Amino acid sequence: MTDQNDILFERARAVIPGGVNSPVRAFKAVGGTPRFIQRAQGAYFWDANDKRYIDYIGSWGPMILGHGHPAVIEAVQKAVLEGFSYGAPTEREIELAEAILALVPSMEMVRLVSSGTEAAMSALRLARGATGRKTIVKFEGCYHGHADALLVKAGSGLATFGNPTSAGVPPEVVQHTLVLEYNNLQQLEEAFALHGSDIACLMIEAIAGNMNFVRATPAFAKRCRELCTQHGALLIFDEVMTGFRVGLHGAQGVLGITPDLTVLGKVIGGGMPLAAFGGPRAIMEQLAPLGPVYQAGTLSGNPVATACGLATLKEISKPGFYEALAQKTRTLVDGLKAAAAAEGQPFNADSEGGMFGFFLMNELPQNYATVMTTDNAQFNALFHGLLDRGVYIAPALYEAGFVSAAHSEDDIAATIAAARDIFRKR
Ligand code: HOZ
Repeated sequence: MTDQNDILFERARAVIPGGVNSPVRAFKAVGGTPRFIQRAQGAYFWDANDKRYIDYIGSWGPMILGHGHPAVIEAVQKAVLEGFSYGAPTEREIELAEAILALVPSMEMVRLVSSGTEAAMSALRLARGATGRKTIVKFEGCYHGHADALLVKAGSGLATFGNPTSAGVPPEVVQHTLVLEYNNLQQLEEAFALHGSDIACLMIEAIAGNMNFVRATPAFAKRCRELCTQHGALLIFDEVMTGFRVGLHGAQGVLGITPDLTVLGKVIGGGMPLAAFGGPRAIMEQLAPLGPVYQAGTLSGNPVATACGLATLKEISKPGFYEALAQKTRTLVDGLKAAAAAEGQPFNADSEGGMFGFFLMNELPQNYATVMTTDNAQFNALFHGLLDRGVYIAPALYEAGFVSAAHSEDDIAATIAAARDIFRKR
């Protein structure tokens, strides 16, 4: 065996379940050996064979500036020299909180945590604590991390609650989770009509990034807001993926909707473990130490992570940043569409800011079930074709893609050319 990725995968599988620390990295959906990354710079990373890839996962979203941005490296290096972790408050946490609140007007207060899962789980507890209600509404295909109550698939009918999607989650734990079809207005209306007074919150990825890239229609998102207000439930936007990614003000800025609580992650840490949740003062003050809803963390507001996040937010707040990023992402998406059309392949794609998705079908899906009708074998062939040609997209058809400020016109053109070559040979 001479392939270094194969060698590392074999070693990894001996000591780490599946050889990876997060399942999708194992390439199980697409087959083959995961690439073990040894370094990254700008729009590229290099695997254990020193093969270079144009990186369209960007650590699943955080690397919006590309890898190794000089201003971010400088901030992190300075912070590291001052200490890794104190378990006591710092001025930098205040600075980051102030920076986030200035950019997300729906948030009056924010709590910093370490991962998106933790942020979503805490927002959920806060919503239940603040409303005194148990029921939560989520949508099939929206992923909010791996907290027990959120690992749920739809039950057998609308009025029934969900079933666990993971072993180790007792049915009792998800008995208050209602799972609805994304963009299905009728189901949404019925759910609130039946359960409205019990609903603590409705949690949604308003631009979903965990069933590839699927938008909530403006009418659907608006109705989510109206029904929550009408029934005294909290509307939670999970913006772990979309926050500072689809635009400077997230999906809520794109849709013009004000959620009650917002869950953030990924870009706010610039690649370091950092996430957050926040909302109006009256709700956030329900959290310990002020209120009865408990939440805590040794690494919350970590000084190195906050330095990385602050430096990243400073760069992306510069005038014109999102216009340029969105234009570049559109060029990629339009180029892929044109390449597929030229070779007579069913294909469609969409993007917002620096986030995109493509589908091997002519329509843009509106929900998870439609996304999952994608031809898996065709997707896998495209994935491996791109990988061979030095282009790394997410190794599963239900994931979104990410473009960074470091991707050049040449990178985009090379990606489109690689895809066209694959389409042609089909
Ligand atoms: N949560 C990511 C998929 N939507 C995967 C994260 C990772 O493997 O790094």
